[in-house]
Amino acid sequence: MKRTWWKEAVVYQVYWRSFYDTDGDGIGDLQGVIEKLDYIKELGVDVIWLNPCYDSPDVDNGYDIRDYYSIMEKAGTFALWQQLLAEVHKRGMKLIMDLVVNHTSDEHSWFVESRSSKSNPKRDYYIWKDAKAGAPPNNWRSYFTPSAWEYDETTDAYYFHSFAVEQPDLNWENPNVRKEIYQMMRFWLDQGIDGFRLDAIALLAKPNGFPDAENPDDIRYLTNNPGIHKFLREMNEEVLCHYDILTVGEAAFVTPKEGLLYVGEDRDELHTIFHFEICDEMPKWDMLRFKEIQQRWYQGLWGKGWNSQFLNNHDHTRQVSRYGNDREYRIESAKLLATMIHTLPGTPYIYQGEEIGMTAVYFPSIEEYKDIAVKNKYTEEVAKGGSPKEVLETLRPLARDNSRTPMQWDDSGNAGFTKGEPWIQVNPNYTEINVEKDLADSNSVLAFYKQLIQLRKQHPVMVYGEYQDVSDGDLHIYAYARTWEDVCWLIVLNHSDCDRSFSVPKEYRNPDKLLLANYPETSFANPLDTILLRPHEARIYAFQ
Ligand code: ISL
Repeated sequence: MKRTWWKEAVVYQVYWRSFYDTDGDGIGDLQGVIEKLDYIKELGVDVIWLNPCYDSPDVDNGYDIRDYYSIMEKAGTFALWQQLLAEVHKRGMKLIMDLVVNHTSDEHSWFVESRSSKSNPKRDYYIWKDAKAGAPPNNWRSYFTPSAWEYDETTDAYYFHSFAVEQPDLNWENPNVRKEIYQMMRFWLDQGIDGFRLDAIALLAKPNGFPDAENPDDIRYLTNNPGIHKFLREMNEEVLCHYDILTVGEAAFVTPKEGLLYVGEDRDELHTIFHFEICDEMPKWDMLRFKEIQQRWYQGLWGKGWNSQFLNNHDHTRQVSRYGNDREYRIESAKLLATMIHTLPGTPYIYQGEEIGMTAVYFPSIEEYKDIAVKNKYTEEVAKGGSPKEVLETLRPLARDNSRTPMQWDDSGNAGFTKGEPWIQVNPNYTEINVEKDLADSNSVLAFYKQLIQLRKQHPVMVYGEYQDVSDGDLHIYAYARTWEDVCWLIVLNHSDCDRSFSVPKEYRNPDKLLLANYPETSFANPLDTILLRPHEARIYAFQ
């Protein structure tokens, strides 16, 4: 298997608007990221993924770009962004940027021109259709609205948007659009960035002929359509293959077989993807489902393409709340989930705050929620007759705001995130959960993440080792082996609130050492035939 820097890397995702505010406007900024780079470096990570900071009206927190060539004022200036890149590189780290090219803001000059008249040269930069008997051209919904079509009076036509009304989809069938996008990508790569996280990239190709969907609410018809690979191969040929970079595509709803078409080393498209089978199909922990997904993706990609491992990001609620136990076993389960993500095959991603076990948030009313997706869904469901209280209760656990509350630096006001009024409320548990507290504790979640990341640098088995599930019949114990040359690791995880015992397969009963454990003072003596695991206990044993 080809060894590359991005397979060996650990990536840290910085949602800058919630990371650190230096000018007191209550919103994080690029200066704040610069001031916290030593903290990120000391974690031991190799790559920073920066969420979009391009000029934007900010309807969808930067994922509605108005000008690809300038920096959003609330984030800082272009010169400051250049300083951030230089400071990242000075510390021996790399920076990948978010590439949002499925759509733009409705305030982008291209769209302003496109909507101005049917004869405008940029009309076909976007997807316009006439009404069908006075109604939208078909029955598709969008991720954020009941219809994916918005009527525009000026030209008496509808435009298509996969997300918010303010995020019109670009028409990727138009070669002029693709040319403009490739030119913009080269601009950022020539600044010296180290790659892209490609937003909603599987959506670029739309269903031929825009037919009605059988089930408009099953939004998978928007993604992974024929033609997508033609676009990505052209993007690779025109731009990506000319740089030594990491490209990670956001590809919701693809199967391992389809995923391989995006990341196969013989495909000349992308290096790796975020698939979302876990996020979309496991609202809460389901060991069997998780193991089955892992096995399918390992069999689908290993040796042919590369996977990413993550359990949360700015769209998905905090992993320790969703898949762990953020009450009685917050620290243990945060460490257990980290052990799993960092020892499974694929590049591990750390979402800011995960490394100190930050949790989901409980806002009493819809007013405290800021995300357009949640607010639109709440409005939609209440309009359909749902009781506001029940609708909010339903939306709360998976709301994207759960992961967007400010980074908790210390126990001072607003968790040390801002001296101003934070754009979104700080999670009240910041007095107990914060960086400063974890830095002072050698048994903290933060200390554990640093140990895991260091292990990755010292042991290629963590990156390149073959994977084999060696679990026994207990549905709560996940045990697997990673093997590389003459090195073998056994990882044993108890995903439950109870003590459980794991009967060790005979070939793993004599490890040379207990490499890492998430309970301090864990004893070890050979032979291991049965391991007694405490609630949310994780262990890594090494042979050799
Ligand atoms: O996360 C998902 C699958 O589990 C999707 O619902 C997700 O919203 C979709 O894959 C696209 O997300 C990306 O594009 C959106 C933006 O709101 C998200 O923050 C971004 O991650 C539109 O640009």
